[in-house]
Amino acid sequence: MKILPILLCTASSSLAQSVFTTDFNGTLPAEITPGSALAEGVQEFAGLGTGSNLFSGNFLRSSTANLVKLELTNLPAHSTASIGFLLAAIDSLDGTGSYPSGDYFHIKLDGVTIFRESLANAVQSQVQSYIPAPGAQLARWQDLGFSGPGSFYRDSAYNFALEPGLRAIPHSSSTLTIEWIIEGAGVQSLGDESWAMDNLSVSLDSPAIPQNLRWANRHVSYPVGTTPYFTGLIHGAAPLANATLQASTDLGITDAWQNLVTLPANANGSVSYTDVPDPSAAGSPRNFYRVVTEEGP
Ligand SMILES: [Ca+2]
Ligand SMILES: [Ca+2]
Ligand SMILES: [Ca+2]
Repeated sequence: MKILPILLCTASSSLAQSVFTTDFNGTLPAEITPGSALAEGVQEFAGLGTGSNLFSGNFLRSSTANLVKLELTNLPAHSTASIGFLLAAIDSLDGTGSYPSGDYFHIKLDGVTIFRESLANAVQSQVQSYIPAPGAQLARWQDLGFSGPGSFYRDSAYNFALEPGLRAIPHSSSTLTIEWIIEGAGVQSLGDESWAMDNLSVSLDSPAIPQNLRWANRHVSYPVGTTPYFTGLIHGAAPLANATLQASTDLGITDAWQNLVTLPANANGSVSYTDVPDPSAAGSPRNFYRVVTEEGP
């Protein structure tokens, strides 16, 4: 048996979980109160998006001045919420100013404004106060269907899943309400200007559970050849949380931390690793081990 000096450390990570998603292609989910908004075909918005998050099938199209609401209940414990959707800015929205301008896309979370900026499509001299995050603008002043083509009735599209202001919003209540509306001095009829959303999702992070990980004992042995075998016991993980033993020859600098095994902690937050082989370390003059735990189920 040979024993080498090893470094042992711990880290923790939290996992996002999706609690609501809809592509608006089927029956409208009961959690959504659409007002006068209706599911309609996406017309020329089809295929716009980011990666696999694309407009397709139907989206939920609303006139200006109409409120669309999502209400979620019985949410699991969490500390932040993230909202994502694709926004279609349809026809002659007029940006900042006085009528027919004054078309503000307004989002509230639990009654608190988290986004309010104007949208402009009709004339390029109009002022749109919304400045898309990098990658969020999918189309601008293009004919994507509905009224038009051309004249004041060009369209724009944005991926609001990429807006940092809608990600990791502090939130811990078991209920969550989101409201969307285009409001302001410039609201007009559906055939003149409108908006739609597709691929709506809401995700929550896991709660941060304090953990105090510590090693009770550990050693590395070489029972046969040059493959090291790791044995160790940790305490202080979140009860029943997954705990992954990882290895690297250089703390992950050039040799990425490799998962050796994932085991669940017991109800007391203890995890025992017994003779876990680390074949990728064969021949290395030294090796490092750490445990990465999740926040618990
Ligand atoms: Ca769709
Ligand atoms: Ca149009
Ligand atoms: Ca308007």
